[in-house]
Amino acid sequence: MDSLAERISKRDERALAKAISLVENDAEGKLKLLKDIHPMTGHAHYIGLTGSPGAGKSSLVNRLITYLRKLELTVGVVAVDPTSPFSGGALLGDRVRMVEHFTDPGVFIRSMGTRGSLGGLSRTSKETVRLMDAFGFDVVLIETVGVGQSELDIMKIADSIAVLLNPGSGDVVQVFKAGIMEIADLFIVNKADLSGVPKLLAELESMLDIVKHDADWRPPIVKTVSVKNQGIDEVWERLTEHIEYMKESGERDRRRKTSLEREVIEVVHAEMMKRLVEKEEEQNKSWVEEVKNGSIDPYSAAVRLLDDYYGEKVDKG
Ligand SMILES: Nc1nc2c(ncn2[C@@H]2O[C@H](COP(=O)(O)OP(=O)(O)OP(=O)(O)O)[C@@H](O)[C@H]2O)c(=O)[nH]1
Ligand SMILES: [Mg+2]
Repeated sequence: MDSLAERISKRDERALAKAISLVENDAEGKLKLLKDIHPMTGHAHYIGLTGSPGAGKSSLVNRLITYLRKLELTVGVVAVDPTSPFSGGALLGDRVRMVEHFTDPGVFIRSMGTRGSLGGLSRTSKETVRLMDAFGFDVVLIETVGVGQSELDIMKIADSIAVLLNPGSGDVVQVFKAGIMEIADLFIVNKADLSGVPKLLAELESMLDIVKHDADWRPPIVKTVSVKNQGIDEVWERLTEHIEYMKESGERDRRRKTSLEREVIEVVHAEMMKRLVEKEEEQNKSWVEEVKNGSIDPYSAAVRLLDDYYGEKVDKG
């Protein structure tokens, strides 16, 4: 029997699904699998799509998949929703909006929520992206609801980041505050059939004047109406230009290296936490009661945990 990694290299969809479950369950052998598939990665272009809840991300992804399939490109999709307890393709919205692609072997869609991600949603999502890359998809789309730090974090694995905004939503200020403006490579004004488009465009341009005034790449703005399939070709044109820019400027390489560097730290962090928690659970978490009844302060409790874990005094002070 071939290993999971070998089966993935032979484009066995069931092996891919199994590997993603393994990653979601943070199961034994996960790191070995990720290590084995690593040499097969690096070919896909990762595109992140983020925006407020209901901005039309899934509708746009659905249209984009159709568009890319016509260009004979294969597509993996990771739809991340931290507000949803569901995972494993059970997200209702994605099921409904992307249903036409579920039987296409050139498309693989996986939704993930918090409950199904034992190693943390951010890590699970990134690892799934790597698995899809190894499988051989030309493009991997990552849809996340842009609400918090961990979603921003997921986006940072992408080669190109598109931010969806809606007219009349007051999104621009939010985007500016959340630091999304800095990482955006493309803005998509979706629901351009609604009123308030000129105002939004003007706000965006003036924010870009501030944030990106001396940037080599000024994020273009594209108007779309996903539900009517309008503007999708332009989205892809701008993304293609961005991909070219990233390759030629060496920025893609830089971003990818930074991303790998970040992953090393994340894996170490996650694995250490896992072991620490496991060890503590064996010891019945005696500190919980002590901290609660005031017999130990939280800092001494933390230092004691670390001392136990490392088997030496951590705080030499
Ligand atoms: N008028 C209009 N409605 C749209 C457009 N695109 C999407 N919608 C509608 O907006 C709603 C949300 O669309 P989704 O594609 O599920 O949005 P989403 O951003 O994926 O939502 P979450 O994943 O739940 O955050 C649906 O009712 C869509 O039909 C558009 O261009 N114009
Ligand atoms: Mg969605």
